[in-house]
Amino acid sequence: MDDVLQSLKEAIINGKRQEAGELTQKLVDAGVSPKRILDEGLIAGMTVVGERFKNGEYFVPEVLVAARAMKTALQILRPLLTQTDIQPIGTVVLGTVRGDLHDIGKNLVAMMLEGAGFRVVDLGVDVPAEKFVEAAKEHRAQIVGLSALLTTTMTHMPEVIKKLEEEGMRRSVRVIVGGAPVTQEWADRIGADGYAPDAASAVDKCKELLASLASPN
Ligand code: B1M
Repeated sequence: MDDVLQSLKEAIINGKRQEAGELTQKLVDAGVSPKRILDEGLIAGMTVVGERFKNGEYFVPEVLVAARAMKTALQILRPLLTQTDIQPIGTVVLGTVRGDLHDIGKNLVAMMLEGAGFRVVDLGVDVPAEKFVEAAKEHRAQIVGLSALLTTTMTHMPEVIKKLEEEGMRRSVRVIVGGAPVTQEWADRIGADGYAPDAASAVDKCKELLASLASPN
């Protein structure tokens, strides 16, 4: 199936939506694990797209069609990454911060969290700080998850933490941050409770944060 994974990677790079969907389905039917399809097909392809964008070989339209192809493939993986028949272990309010329209990674985090039994309240993209706080209150979330893909928007993450503090919610709500430019060092600097480099580690970190709320000392 290595050749099919390679073709899927190329379908993402070339923004071939229908082909990406068909190849993903073929891999699923052949029993290839969703994690392998994600890592070696979809994310591998999107990494090349990112490199080409950076080098000036690709422009926004090419990146958009690649993103659309990736979303089509993710729709097929979604049922395999999520389970709906279990009681939620906790609630996560998740979104991409103000000014930022990137949502592929955030959607992946949402799917993996749902798959691990969390209820996810997905606020979408370009979410202002107040909206995170209101949603956390309304849904009694234990965790607020912030995603940012731009160095210019990750700077909005501290606004959310500040607003939670102002509302007296900081002790009852844990904050996890992530996205390509975000690091553990940044998370520490802004006073976030957790950082995860990818969607699978985000699940582990959210479970850890949930446990820390249950036994704060
Ligand atoms: Co944009 N873009 N983009 N883009 N884009 C990047 C991020 C960039 C690195 C490309 C580059 O130059 N190499 C660059 C940012 C540079 C920087 O700030 N340092 C960039 C730029 C500059 C821009 C624009 C400014 C371009 C322009 O208009 N001139 C513009 C900004 C628009 C805006 O947001 N206001 C823009 C626009 C776009 C598109 C709309 C065309 C499209 C987004 C489509 C969409 O998301 N619906 C797009 C895309 C697709 C990319 C790249 C190519 C791919 C991003 C992606 O989806 N990766 C990206 C280059 C790259 O990252 N290689 C790039 C795949 C995804 C699975 O990974 O999102 O990192 P990622 O998510 C991972 C982890 O980061 C982590 O888990 C995920 C899964 O493992 N994670 C979390 C993410 N969120 C998390 C939250 C967590 C925990 C983990 O806890 C809550």
